[in-house]
Amino acid sequence: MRQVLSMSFAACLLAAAAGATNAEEVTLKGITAFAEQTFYSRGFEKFIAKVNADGKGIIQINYVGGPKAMPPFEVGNALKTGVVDVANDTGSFFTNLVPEADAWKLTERPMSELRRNGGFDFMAKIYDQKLNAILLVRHIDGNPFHLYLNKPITKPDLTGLKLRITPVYRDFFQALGATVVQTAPGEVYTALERGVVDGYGWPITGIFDLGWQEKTKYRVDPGFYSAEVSILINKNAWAKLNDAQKKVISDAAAWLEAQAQDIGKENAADTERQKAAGIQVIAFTGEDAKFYHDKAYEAGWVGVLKQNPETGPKLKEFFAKSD
Ligand code: 173
Repeated sequence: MRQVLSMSFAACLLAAAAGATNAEEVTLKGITAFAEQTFYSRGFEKFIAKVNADGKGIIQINYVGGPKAMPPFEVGNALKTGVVDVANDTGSFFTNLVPEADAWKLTERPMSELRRNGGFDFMAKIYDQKLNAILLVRHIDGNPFHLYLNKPITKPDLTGLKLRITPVYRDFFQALGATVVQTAPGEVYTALERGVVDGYGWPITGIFDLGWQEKTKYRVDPGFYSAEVSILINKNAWAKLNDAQKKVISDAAAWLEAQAQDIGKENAADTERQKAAGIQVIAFTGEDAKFYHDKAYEAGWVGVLKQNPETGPKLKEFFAKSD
């Protein structure tokens, strides 16, 4: 009898200990606006792996996936409302909620400088107010966008071309005369295959992830702007974490931001890979290159200032290169 009693006492203790551990370990729901295991999700996946290793017993992220789990343009709202806790996303996918977020593309200074000059904090405050989110880390930077085409052009004039866009490219491509149609990345392949579009905007990296090299004849150089992808956490979810849990998240974010410096190698590797895949380069030089570059920034800022008459001038001060 005595032995039975002490055994059940031990079982109770064990159960209590297990309960206590469960109560302390928080599991956050994580989602990405880009396809799983593709270039723009990879940083997030490394971040999750680090949090789950360093946070054993206190904090974990449950990775629910990418566009198969949720349409990319809905991720911002899901984060804002707490349907998900952590998101990997780019500002141009939630301009309906944060019009300023599209201005990241116009940064001509590295993140280390934007952290020092107040630009990061200024944008973080806007995310706090309009997205109910904390901006943890921009892990894609120094990664230019390009125009990819299936019809050749000889000068920076896009009249008569129908191009796939997101808000990133809208003002610029329209300023050069193009007709534009917005789609999520997941619809680009079919749009090219069916000839619904003559080309698309996308950064220098990642076209192989979705097989677009099969349907792409030309890339236009030079590239323009700087692609941004960041990891964000819902404010309410953050507020519920204790200091140790917050530290796991913050340390993983800082670790990832430090690695974003290496993107030049990835840019070069995909440039080579595009060449090997037979994608021809239409390279503007001299006056045409200058016109194309200047038009990108001019049209981009006109758009951002028009959308954000109050915050836009301040963003330009922080983000644009001073002459
Ligand atoms: O073209 C896009 O879908 C887009 O806007 C984007 C932004 C950041 C990284 C990759 C693509």
